[in-house]
Amino acid sequence: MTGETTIYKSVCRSCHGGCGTLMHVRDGELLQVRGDPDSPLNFGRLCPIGTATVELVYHPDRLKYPLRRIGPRGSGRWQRISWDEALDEIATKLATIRRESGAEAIALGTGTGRHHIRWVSRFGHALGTPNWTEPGFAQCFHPRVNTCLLTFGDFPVCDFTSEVKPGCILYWGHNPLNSGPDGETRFNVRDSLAHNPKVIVVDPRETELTKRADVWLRVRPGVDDALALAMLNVIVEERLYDAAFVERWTHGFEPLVRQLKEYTPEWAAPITWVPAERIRAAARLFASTRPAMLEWGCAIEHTPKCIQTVRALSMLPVLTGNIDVPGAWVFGMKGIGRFPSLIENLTPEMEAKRLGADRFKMLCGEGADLPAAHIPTLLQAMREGRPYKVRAFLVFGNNTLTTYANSKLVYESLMQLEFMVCADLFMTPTAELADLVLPAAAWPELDQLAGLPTGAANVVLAQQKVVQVGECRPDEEIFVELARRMKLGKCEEPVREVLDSQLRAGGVGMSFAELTRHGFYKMPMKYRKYENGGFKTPTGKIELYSTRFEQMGYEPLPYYVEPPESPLSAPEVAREFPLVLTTGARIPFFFNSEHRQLPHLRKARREPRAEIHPDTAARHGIANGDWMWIETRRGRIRQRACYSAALDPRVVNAEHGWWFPEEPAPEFGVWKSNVNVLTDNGPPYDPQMGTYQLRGLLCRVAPAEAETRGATAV
Ligand SMILES: Nc1nc2c(c(=O)[nH]1)N[C@H]1C(S)=C(S)[C@@H](COP(=O)(O)OP(=O)(O)OC[C@H]3O[C@@H](n4cnc5c(=O)[nH]c(N)nc54)[C@H](O)[C@@H]3O)O[C@H]1N2
Ligand SMILES: Nc1nc2c(c(=O)[nH]1)N[C@H]1C(S)=C(S)[C@@H](COP(=O)(O)OP(=O)(O)OC[C@H]3O[C@@H](n4cnc5c(=O)[nH]c(N)nc54)[C@H](O)[C@@H]3O)O[C@H]1N2
Ligand code: SF4
Ligand SMILES: [Mo]
Repeated sequence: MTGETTIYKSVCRSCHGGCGTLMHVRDGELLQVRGDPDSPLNFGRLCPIGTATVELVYHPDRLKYPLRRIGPRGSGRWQRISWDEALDEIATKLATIRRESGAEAIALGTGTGRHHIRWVSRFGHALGTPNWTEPGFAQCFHPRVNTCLLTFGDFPVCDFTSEVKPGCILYWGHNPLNSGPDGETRFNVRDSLAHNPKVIVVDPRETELTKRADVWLRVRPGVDDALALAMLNVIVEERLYDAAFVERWTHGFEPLVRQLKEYTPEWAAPITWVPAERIRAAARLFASTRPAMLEWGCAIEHTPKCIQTVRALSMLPVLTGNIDVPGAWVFGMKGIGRFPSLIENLTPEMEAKRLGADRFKMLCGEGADLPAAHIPTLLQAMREGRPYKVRAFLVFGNNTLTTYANSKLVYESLMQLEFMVCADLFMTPTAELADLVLPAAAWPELDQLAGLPTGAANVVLAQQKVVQVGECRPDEEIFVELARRMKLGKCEEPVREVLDSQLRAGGVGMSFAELTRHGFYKMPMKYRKYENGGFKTPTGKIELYSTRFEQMGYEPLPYYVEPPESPLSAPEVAREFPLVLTTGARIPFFFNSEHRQLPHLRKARREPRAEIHPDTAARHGIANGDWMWIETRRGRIRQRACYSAALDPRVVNAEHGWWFPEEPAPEFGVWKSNVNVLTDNGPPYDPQMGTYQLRGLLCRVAPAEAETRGATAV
């Protein structure tokens, strides 16, 4: 006991962001976590979730040692076991399944943007299975990444660190003041607004950003493709594009112009519910203000035509020449080398067995940066043994029952497994279905690198282990330990060796240990990198007409499709379910299904809320704050009605990720308010990516009594 407090630099990883932190530690205990004033991402600030870190780390419900289930699956009866017992049991079981049914019978799962996300696929590849997955892969960020890699040759991000500030910011299906993907923390975004840019927002709901907007396009959920095509049409027809850039650096402008002819603002208005003149105003403002940037979010990817939606949106900064110039869209500096994913360990035959690979090449095959399995096909394989039986599922950081679409079907699928393992910080309704539960380390308890592709296009961050809680272990180390026990001959080197090799392969010039002393490294930024050798595409230009899409058998130009369950495409369903439902808009207190246990955060949002127009609610006898049923063809849940007069009266917005850790195990109330009871994971899927629909579904509402129970599992 020294009684002295030591302050370590680290990086918060409770969301996709990477806020610099100062970790105050005394006698092995984390006393407080403060924002690092030196960090170029947060300049000393932390959001409510980051502020609650000590509460997270020492929460009494943290899993602290491995558990083995002793009753039937889902019975909620557990026994403490040692790590050796747990790891030996997993290694033996996986070896048996691999010998009997092939490695593809073993699937791995994880959650969005986790520190260990790439280690999950690495372990899978070392084991020989192509089937790893993450609920965001087909629906979140990766559609943008894979589309841009194929058509730009790189992934563009917003340049917030330049001296030159954006003149115009277009926020599309994205509310980064609440959310914020990698590196582009809400603080960068807020700071950029202080310079008073023109603001355009595409969002069906009123938010802090729409209140600040010069133009707000209150789009019908699920039809962003129509709106984007109409804005492109205006930019082309009114010759607002950067002719020199388009001429020199793009491929396929003429075919695009022909494709856009029919997509006029007048065509788009009745589809999108946005007046034609407002679409024109937004297009003119975006095209005439330099530099301009597009801040796009996951709302555009939660539909079965997500790739073509991303395609259309990505062309707005291209046609206006806002590419790799200060204050606009830029390409990152790649401070970290490519992660050693070990994908080369898979034979072409095994790659072909990846569930979904026969259809979705941008998720599961040659068009994917890191191929992953298609979730609905994986669940079918668990449930029905088609195209082959998946016998084991190892989940490292995902509450499958809450964040995969169609929760009831997910439950039925997981119940068919022969062997399931969950590594998590807490016991969840999903972990309750496992055979073994492993206690994972939270971010202050492990070493990792984060090279953030967005916003901080040139920042590399290191988080370091500062405390140990119970017997918790970092996911990365669990993989190394399993690989060693299974004698895989791969994925066996210590984690720090891999981190050092990633740094060596990038341009940082420091070891991991050195980097932890600084917390971050900011690389000098270079612009217009394409002038030196062109874009990394087959034509050397940005491909408005995509030769890679064409080669894979997909449409090379963007086009519009009406969502499958909408008032226009399914009028017979709309007679019974007349309202348009969107789900999942982020709130600042929780990260997806997490953090409902933490008193300070839960106090800010005790119960789930669904926004509804007062007239619509009144018509159904629902008062502001009442419990309200929300029902689709799949089931019903209840959330508290929250009046929003700025919402279109035909739209309802429900929160996602809800379960109630304070309610009895094993269900923890997961069937009551979980929005994915309402969603579907069936076809049609995005033809390239296999994406299903989470936004723009048909629903109806009714008053609910406080004591009524929600949907049940089966
Ligand atoms: N605090 C916090 N931060 C988070 C998360 C969290 O749960 N909590 N989740 C993380 C994850 S996984 C992600 S992907 C990001 C997501 O963060 P964002 O990309 O910002 O996505 P959302 O907040 O889900 O939705 C953004 C906006 O889209 C609007 N919207 C809803 N439907 C539609 C539609 O059909 N079209 C359009 N144009 N807009 C629509 C919503 O009203 C919302 O204001 O945030 C990450 N960060
Ligand atoms: N209807 C609807 N559904 C959605 C969305 C929506 O907007 N609407 N959003 C979708 C999107 S964009 C995404 S990305 C997904 C998000 O889905 P996920 O990222 O899978 O999020 P969760 O299901 O909340 O799972 C996270 C789990 O990881 C645990 N955890 C946290 N840190 C660690 C760690 O270091 N190690 C381990 N082993 N576990 C850890 C948490 O306790 C929690 O149980 O949800 C998708 N689902
Ligand atoms: S924005 Fe994300 S990284 Fe920053 S403090 Fe909040 S949870 Fe942590
Ligand atoms: Mo996500």
